[in-house]
Amino acid sequence: MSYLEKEDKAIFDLIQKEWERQSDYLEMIASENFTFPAVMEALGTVLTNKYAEGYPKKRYYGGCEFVDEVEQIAIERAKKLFRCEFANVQPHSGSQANSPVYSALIKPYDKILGMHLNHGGHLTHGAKVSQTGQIYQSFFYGVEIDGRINYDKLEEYADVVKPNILVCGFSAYSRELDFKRLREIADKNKAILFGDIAHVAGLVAAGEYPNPFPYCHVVSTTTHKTLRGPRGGIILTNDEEIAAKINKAVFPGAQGGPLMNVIAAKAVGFAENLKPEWKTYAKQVKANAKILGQVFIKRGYDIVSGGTDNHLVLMSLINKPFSGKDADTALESAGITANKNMVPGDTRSPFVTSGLRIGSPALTSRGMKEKEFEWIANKICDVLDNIEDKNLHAKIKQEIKEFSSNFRIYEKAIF
Ligand code: DSN
Repeated sequence: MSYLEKEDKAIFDLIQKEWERQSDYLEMIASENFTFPAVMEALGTVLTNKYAEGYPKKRYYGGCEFVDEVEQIAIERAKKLFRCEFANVQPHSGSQANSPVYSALIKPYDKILGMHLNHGGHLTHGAKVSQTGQIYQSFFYGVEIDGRINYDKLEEYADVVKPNILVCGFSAYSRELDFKRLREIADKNKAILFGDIAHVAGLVAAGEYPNPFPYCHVVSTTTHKTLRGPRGGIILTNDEEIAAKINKAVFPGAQGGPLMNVIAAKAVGFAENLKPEWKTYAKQVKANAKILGQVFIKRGYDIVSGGTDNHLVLMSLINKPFSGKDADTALESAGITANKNMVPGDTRSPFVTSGLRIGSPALTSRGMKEKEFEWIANKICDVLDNIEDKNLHAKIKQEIKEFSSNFRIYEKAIF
């Protein structure tokens, strides 16, 4: 019997249930993944006990000789993975990576120009409900009716706004970014180009999505989405002056003690990303997402931008009699987890939406390939075509449970 089972049965039981849910359902939230068992082992270690405010060899506490080495390994691996000069591996999350980027490089009331949340951007790219839209003056660009960024229009708008930081990156955009053009737009306005590659970092690491370097001055990412590591964030740059400012902005500016167990787990995850097999995984993630888009279109569902170049597909339900929320709820009752999402031109609220965001990373980690994704895409369409038919949803849920049992990823819940 594990310590957890003995000491806290309530939490133990809930963890078991969550493990069963993750095994029985089809996890298609584009920002989720199944991390490696070795990453989970690193998370559950004595490193969680250690305070290590500061940076390797410059700590405010004694006893840091081993965690110093751990953090240095994580830094070196991150630099190698993204082919850059400096890495800060301490941010606790993606939002906590983005916030010090702004505070390091601009002042309150300075201007940031980012992608609008409704067009695929992220809260921390200046949304008014986020601190980033309250501390700074935020302006937004979006996508055209074809679902793509129009760089000429973006340039015209940037010339008017004259942002201090131009933010590129997204939570729901399925095309490649033109980092070179973005840098030209930033340079014209003497702006810093900040790339938030949280969604595509795993593809970037594999060379399966354009690298933001050398174009971006600074780059952030989470480590748990396509990268498949532990939950957390990192910040990267090639500029020594920016790196020094970022380090101060992360600690002591935004955070106290780094989570050393998570930093160790980040290092373990990066080691997986550096293996040759990682490229095979990243290629499969893209191939699987492509199949989803193709089947949806064949079955009469609109896809924003008409397809995908990365790990996600954004289905537009603007022309359908049901919302993103309805779709999300119906799919959940059929054993498929995706999420409602705003789409360009959406007139519904963010709690309802007219879109559905569907991603391939997690199921690809479970070993599913094109054949399985085609089957799943058709099941998704069966549910949506019969959105009110609860009996059908229950029947599909059972089929999915049986199908899923052939692709179990973890033999246990606790590592
Ligand atoms: N919550 C993440 C996502 O789902 O894309 C972004 O932070």
